Amino acid sequence: MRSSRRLRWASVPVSIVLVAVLAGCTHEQLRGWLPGDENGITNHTDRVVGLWTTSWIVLLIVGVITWGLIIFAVVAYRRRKGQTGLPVQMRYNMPIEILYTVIPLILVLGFFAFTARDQAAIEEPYAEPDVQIEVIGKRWAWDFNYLDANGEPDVYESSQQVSRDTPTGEIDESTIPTLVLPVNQTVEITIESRDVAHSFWIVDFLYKKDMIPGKSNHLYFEPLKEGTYSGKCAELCGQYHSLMLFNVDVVSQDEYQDYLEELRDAGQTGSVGLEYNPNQNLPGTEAARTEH
Ligand SMILES: [Cu+2]
Repeated sequence: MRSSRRLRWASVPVSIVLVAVLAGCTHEQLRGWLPGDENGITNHTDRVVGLWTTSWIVLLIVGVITWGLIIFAVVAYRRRKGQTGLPVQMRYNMPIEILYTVIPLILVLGFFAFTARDQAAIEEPYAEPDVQIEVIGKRWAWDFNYLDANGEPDVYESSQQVSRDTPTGEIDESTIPTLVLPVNQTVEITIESRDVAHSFWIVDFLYKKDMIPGKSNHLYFEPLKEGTYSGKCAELCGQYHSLMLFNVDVVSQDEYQDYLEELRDAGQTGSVGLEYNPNQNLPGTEAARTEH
């Protein structure tokens, strides 16, 4: 009698899981609600989605087991009619103590190992990237230096803080600067800051990296899908941080060359370096910059 009742209660978490699984998953759910609605936007995005969703599946399994055990214990060992005082108090149960230690250890080591594996792959530099771009963050906009222009002179695009309409406060989309990248080409972006710590984040690329004054960081990836993606500063950097926006246009090789040509024709040759860096007083540096 009692065991059949226990069985009935144990069926609650089991049926919750079954309902969730049998309901099927939408594309959005399969991506774990990460931004971007396509697979393979860069050569790294599927890896990031995989790590994220697999981690959640493992955590949910742990959650369901834990919630199930809690519900089971609450129901099976509830106070019955006529019972008084405390139930038998148990402690130092070695098997359970070992279980509590070993399972979290396996989980933590597992999460660490898979994260380290994916991070190593994402951070692997290209020996000879097809495209080298330097992005400099500044309060509250971006400079893009296109450094490797096939033997042609470097070109740049500089920008100012995005403007807002008054009085609505709506962002004037036409003032958002654009970083142009060629599709299916390996890209190395060198990330610098001219003043305070910013963070370079292309939302749908599922990766961001801090821009730290006096330190060069790098991003390595290959954009795989043409399109326009939004980017923003992801590190609170001052009053107009929320206006520190940019777009990324991933275009064909030809369009990319045309764009560089356009910048060249506009006289935007050379690069906007760190010489305007207000932080020129770092020890041992003339301009605030170190390679790592
Ligand atoms: Cu910023």
